[in-house]
Amino acid sequence: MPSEPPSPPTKAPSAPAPAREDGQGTVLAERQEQRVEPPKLFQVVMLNDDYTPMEFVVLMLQEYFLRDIDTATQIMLKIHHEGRGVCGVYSKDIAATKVELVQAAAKRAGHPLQCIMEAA
Ligand code: TYC
Repeated sequence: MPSEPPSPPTKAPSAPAPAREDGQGTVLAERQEQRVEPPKLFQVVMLNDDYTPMEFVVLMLQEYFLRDIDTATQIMLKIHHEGRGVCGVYSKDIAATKVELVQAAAKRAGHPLQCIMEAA
């Protein structure tokens, strides 16, 4: 079956510039300043519990937060001693995905490890 040709990339629609008449019949387009807010950031926080093995937490920090083994161990120990610790700071979608990935891995392994996200 012949496949459709790929469609050309679409341009994001831009707001039309407001038009103004200059009194001589000429219509002038005014430029409007467009402000783009920087994306809000969210930190992924891991919570301590009494059952998840330390090695598993270190593995999660290496696998999903790209921490080297020394940093992962430091973060894990901070969580163990203080009750919680920041694994990383991300845009909203990335943070939510990381929380889901960690929760799913913990569930598969049968550990009660909890991970949350909160505004940074
Ligand atoms: N407190 C756990 C233990 O002693 C280790 C642990 C560390 C668990 C960090 C969860 O997010 C956590 N096995």
